Amino acid sequence: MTLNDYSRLMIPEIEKALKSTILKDIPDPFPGLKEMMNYHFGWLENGKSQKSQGKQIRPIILLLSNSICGGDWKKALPAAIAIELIHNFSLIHDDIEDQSDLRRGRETLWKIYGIPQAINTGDAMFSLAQINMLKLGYEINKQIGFDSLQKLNETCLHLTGGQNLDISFEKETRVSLDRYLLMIGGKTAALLSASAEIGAITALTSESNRKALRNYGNALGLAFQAWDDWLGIWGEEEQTGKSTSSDLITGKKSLPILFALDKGGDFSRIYLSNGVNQENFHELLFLLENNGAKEFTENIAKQFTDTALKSLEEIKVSDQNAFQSLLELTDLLITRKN
Ligand code: GRG
Repeated sequence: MTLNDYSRLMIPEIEKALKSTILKDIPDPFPGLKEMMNYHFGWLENGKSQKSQGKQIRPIILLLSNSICGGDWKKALPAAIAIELIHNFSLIHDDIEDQSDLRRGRETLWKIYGIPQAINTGDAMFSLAQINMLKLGYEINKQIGFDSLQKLNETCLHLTGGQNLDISFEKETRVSLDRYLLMIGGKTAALLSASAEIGAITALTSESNRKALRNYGNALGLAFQAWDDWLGIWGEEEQTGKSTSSDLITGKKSLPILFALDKGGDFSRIYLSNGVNQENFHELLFLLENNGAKEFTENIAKQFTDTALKSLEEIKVSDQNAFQSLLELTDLLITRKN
């Protein structure tokens, strides 16, 4: 079994479980809410495309981690979709907070339905995630449900903490690498870490396997966000599904930008005195590429990927195929184009 085989097995099951929780767990008299969720997940006819469902890497990481630790991944599906629901909830709220028009190559939920309705749909996803974690308690055992739910909610606090830093950095002129890592540790790495760790929790594995997967997910998340920052400036709009170079225009302190600001020189001088505008945009992009910011970001992503791979070496593996597939997925994530 390769990663491709696992994806072909798991993705339809993840999608089936997501559709089922939206259909059955949201009460019948609320079709408008279901419609908005269906739009966000790319299941409605308007704007449906291959990438409109997202890559679903978090639930796949959870299910592979579960198999690696000797679990039956189908039993962990409620946890996998709980994580995917929290991820999508955070995307919906993030798009509102950033006023982003595009997500996965389509108009964002708030652009179509308005901000109040989009906030409300995100809130419903949050509750569906809690309900699905609780199902683990009923369907596998109470301790697994309790530990997973605890982990999920602690993770949400990390997400909001990271988001708080990210938003506040927009008004700061200098952000150190340490504070940036703290921010992405909360905003991005916490949920990837929880995905891998909850895979271990649902397999009732050893504490050391649980810790190795938690550390793996954390390092992977740091690499993933560093690469996302790379894509935020040098990715192709057609592939990322988001506006090109938006991170440079919006004033986000993404990794390439904070590196260039720290280095001083022309980029820093122009950026800090004039900000970014239509006239200086191409010059700033040129300066960013020529002062080593691109290479620096690539190296950081590579270093954290290596740390993630090292953590995987600590695991006592029950399923070699699942383990090889997680290694494959880890390598793929920092060469991805979307
Ligand atoms: C969870 C209570 C709670 C609040 C959320 C809004 C917020 C607080 C946090 C923002 C988190 C955020 C949007 C981080 C960015 C993470 C990231 C790199 C997302 C892109 O993930 P992909 O590439 O997306 O896996 P797809 O589209 O493939 O699903």
